[in-house]
Amino acid sequence: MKTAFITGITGQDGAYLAKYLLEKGYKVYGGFRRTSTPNFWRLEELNALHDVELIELDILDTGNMVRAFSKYLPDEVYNLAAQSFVAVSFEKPVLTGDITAIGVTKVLEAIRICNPKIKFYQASSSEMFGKVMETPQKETTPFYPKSPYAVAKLYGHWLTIVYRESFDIYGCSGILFNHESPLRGIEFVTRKVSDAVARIKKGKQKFFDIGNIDAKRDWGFAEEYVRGMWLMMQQDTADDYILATNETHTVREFIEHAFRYVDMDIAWIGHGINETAIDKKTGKTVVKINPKFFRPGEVDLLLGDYSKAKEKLGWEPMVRFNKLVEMMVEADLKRIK
Ligand code: GDR
Repeated sequence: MKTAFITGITGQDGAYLAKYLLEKGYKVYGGFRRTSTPNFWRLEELNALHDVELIELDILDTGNMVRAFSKYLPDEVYNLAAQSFVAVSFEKPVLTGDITAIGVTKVLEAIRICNPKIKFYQASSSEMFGKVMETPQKETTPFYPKSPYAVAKLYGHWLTIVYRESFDIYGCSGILFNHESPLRGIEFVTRKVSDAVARIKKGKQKFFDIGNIDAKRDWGFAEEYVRGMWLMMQQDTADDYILATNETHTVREFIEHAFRYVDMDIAWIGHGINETAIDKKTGKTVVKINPKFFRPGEVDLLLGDYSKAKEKLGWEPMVRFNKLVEMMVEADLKRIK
């Protein structure tokens, strides 16, 4: 039986990965940060809460991790812990750097001290491409980060390569494009929209505020992406791979399809920050632009070429944009009593 240690077990990917590894017969330890009210609803929803061993862990504390890895002897460590919200990183750049960049050094140091044979997965991000240098983005596309978050992720990405080349540690990075699911946090745009549309449909809410609706993202289904993470860890040599769908859509399209799914036809009126969406049937406003949600630095377009993952790992996404939107809205409709 293999043993895996997942940092960031309370997040969307942590929960799906735990479930996936449990199904593969792994012993799974899940690291979570101490808070007054720990948040295990995702593991609970996937029916995995009682099969994962939860370990209080802080990736800012190297000693804490050295003790954990010495005690639980993982074969594989998946580093999914991060301050993962791009918008927050503009307000908390130091904290973001500490957790999302320096935190990676601490996890890698703990591995180097305890057992350099432990395999390491780093959650890298398409945000590193930022102001994109070519489209679609490939593993070889130069990076141009546009936020403190993206800079921090770039640090973790390169550090993983440095530990691989300098200390012979099996360190791989998954450059994951946006990946969503019904377990996505409400602060991210997809879940914010699916939740609000479901509430509007059920008469619990009248409208919602949104930021830049013309941003384009390559959105896939998180459950499929965790399989890609595992595949990256099973190769003869460690490498970096893009996981994406090779399709890009605007936030606007996401909103339109979410409403369409609940049989509401919307029309956009006005321009810029005065643009709104109305329900064509009632004429009522259902979406308003709010400058509060604009970012000081925006990533306009992401589109990932996953052909390396397809060729070398045999990985390919099945769930495409429309189905993803529908799955998320459906789950939120069910959540509303
Ligand atoms: P992103 O995801 O920044 O791409 O990073 P997010 O869903 O937050 O934003 C996507 C795009 O939507 C625009 N947007 C809004 N975003 C939010 N959150 N709220 C709004 O109201 C809103 N209105 C418009 C944003 O400006 C942006 O262009 C995600 C995170 O999961 C990262 O951790 C991960 O690394 C990358 O995906 C891949």
